[in-house]
Amino acid sequence: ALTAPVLAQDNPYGLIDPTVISVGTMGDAKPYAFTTADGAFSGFDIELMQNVAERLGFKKDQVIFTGQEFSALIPSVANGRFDVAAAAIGTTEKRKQTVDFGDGYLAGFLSVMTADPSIKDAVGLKGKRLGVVQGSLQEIYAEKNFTGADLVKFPDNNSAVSALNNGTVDAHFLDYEAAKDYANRYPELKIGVNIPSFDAPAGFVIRKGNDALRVALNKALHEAMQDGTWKKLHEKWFPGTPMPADYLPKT
Ligand code: SNW
Repeated sequence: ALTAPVLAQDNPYGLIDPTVISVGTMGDAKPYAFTTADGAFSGFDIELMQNVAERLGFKKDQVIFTGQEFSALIPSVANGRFDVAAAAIGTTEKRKQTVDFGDGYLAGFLSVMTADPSIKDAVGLKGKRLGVVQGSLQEIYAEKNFTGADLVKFPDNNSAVSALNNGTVDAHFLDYEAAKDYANRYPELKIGVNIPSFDAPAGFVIRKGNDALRVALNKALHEAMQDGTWKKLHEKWFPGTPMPADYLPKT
């Protein structure tokens, strides 16, 4: 059979397959992005992405999530494997050299989680083994500022937290809400250090130059902020965490 050529007007957002949005994400960054027991993706970033995509005309089953190691997400978008990556991915000038970012939708802290009460700051980390996820802002921050610590690099949070629970590392450095979630699951683990990361707000990652998709996602994102959807999702997934005014409805 003949296949009709895909015209630009049939693919206004420059998608890999114009009938779906393919999204790279993570399976173990709860409550931002994670897999449930039945294998479905859930979390703040997931539901925000679904809501924004719906405003672009894509139903839930037309947003296809795929879990990847964190360090593979940005390269996968750059290489045309995904249309978008969404997983609390902080916006930085360095990352913007290889991909574009939508507008920020989340800002918070980078947190050191540990069962060791002596770990309260950089000094307390001296001589300690500190886990970081490869390619994360935590890895960059720790290399620069926690110079006395022994950095141990992991592909994902679950392997780092296993190492923490069996004593192979003394602490793990991850996003605040994920640390809070692990601390709830493992009561001996506490958050010892919080580093503000408000200058690197999380945004949707898109292929460099795909301006049509970036502009459409931004418009839909602002609608979700303005109509209270963003606030509702924040309250659902991050209960008790103060909300930065930038993302709340403007009256
Ligand atoms: O920079 C923060 C942002 O302020 C917010 O708290 C959400 O997380 C961040 O985007 C940092 N996230 C890490 C990063 O971008 C790790 C992401 C992950 O583990 N999924 O490298």
